[in-house]
Amino acid sequence: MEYIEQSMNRAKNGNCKGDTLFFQALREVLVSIAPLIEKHPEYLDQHVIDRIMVPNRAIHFKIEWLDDDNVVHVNNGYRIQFNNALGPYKGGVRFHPSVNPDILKFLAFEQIFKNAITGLHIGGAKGGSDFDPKDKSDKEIMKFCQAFMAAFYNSIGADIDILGGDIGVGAREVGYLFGKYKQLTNSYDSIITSKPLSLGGSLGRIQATGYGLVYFTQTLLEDRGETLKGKICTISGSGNVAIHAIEKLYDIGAIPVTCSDSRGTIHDSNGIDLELLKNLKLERRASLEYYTLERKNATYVKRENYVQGSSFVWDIPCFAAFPCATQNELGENCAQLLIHNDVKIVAEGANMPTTPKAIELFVENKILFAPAKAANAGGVAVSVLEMSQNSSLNYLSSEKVDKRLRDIMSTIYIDLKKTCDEHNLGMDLISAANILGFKRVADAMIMQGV
Ligand code: NDP
Ligand code: 2IT
Repeated sequence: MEYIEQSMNRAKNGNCKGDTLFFQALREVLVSIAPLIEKHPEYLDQHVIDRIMVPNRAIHFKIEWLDDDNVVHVNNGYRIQFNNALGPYKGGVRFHPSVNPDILKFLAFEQIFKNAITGLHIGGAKGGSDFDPKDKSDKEIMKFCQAFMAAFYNSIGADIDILGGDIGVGAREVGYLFGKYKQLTNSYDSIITSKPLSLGGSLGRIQATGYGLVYFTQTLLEDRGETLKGKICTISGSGNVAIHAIEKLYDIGAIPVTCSDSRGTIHDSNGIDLELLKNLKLERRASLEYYTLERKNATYVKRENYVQGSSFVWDIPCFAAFPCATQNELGENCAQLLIHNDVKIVAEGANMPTTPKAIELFVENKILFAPAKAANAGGVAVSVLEMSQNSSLNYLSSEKVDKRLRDIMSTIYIDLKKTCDEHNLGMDLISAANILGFKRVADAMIMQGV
């Protein structure tokens, strides 16, 4: 349809020259919503696409901090407050040396639609810094987090913009960020989620993204007369999302056999040793290469030894593949390997981990595909439960949080299926997620006028 290229050109010639990840995310949404636009020309008449693809506000700030030797460091900090038609801005914060405006714009853009799909009243945002937390002392992490918060605390608020976790930002960083906000404002407002429990965090938030991913995948499979029980699963990543996906896969009787980090990959055909993995990555913050010291039959492959264009995780035959590390980690060659090995379902734990070419191959080969905007939405959904517990002072048991998470994931699946039926999409859950998310946000924008 004509509007797709016109909008892409407007974006390219506008304020996003040179963005590649944001364009990838934008194009997917624009292509997906074609059946909706055909039925509802009012979205074009009201210029909703032009309005939705530009962030409401993009903040770029300087972060100065002192390391343990009192040497000064300067990093870039960002917060993209993309859209707040449905509620206050909500989205995580990423600390990773690769962070730049393009990455955060794509993440914030995806977050708008993901958050809308949950059915909860939150807008979309993302923030972060090019700070590298690796090999920093605890005190350096604290000083950096304090400087990050001090630089932009006056742009957020419990009903304006609420931060959360993402790559490189877990309970430790959230605690320091929260502490600094409290000191600067004298308020205990819920301006960040994924807090440690003793600071008002929610039970079940740490597990929510990984558990929600498995609940969504299992719901989808059961609807088609299948199950993950007894099936070999491959997972990439070994952070918050991957670890809790592995934990829930064990709970339901599946066999997770791989994980990876930025330096290499583990294949343990007897099933990943979860306690060892947690000890290495959560307690010791160490590299996965130490895994094989204790599990002699497992294989470790260093990233530099990967076959070019391939990746060890996706070479392993599996029933279900769960990319849970980072964007564009599963490319065309990986998809070919998975298809060759007869994979039945790919479910995205990370944000946009599958490249457009790889998605095309999965679609062509009729492989079930659970897109991130739906499949990993359990994390942000439980963040909203954390916000509501903070404001009501009524705290939920882990059983109650888990029940709410299961309900939210199954409602998302039901809503996507309805959307598929309405627009004759078959099992194209990517288009369904984009249509459902776009429609909810676009309708709210129109109701609020220009
Ligand atoms: P963590 O920081 O806990 O873990 C990230 C993992 O991915 C680590 O194992 C890390 O390796 C690896 N990794 C990170 N960057 C790269 C890279 N460039 N190449 C290879 N490996 C990499 O983050 P999360 O588990 O929280 O996040 C993982 C993904 O899930 C991200 O896409 C995030 O946006 C998404 N997500 C997270 C949610 C949450 O609630 N935390 C919610 C929804 C989505 P190493 O250990 O070596 O650093
Ligand atoms: O990508 C995501 O949904 C997250 N990183 C979680 C965001 C949040 O605010 O909990």
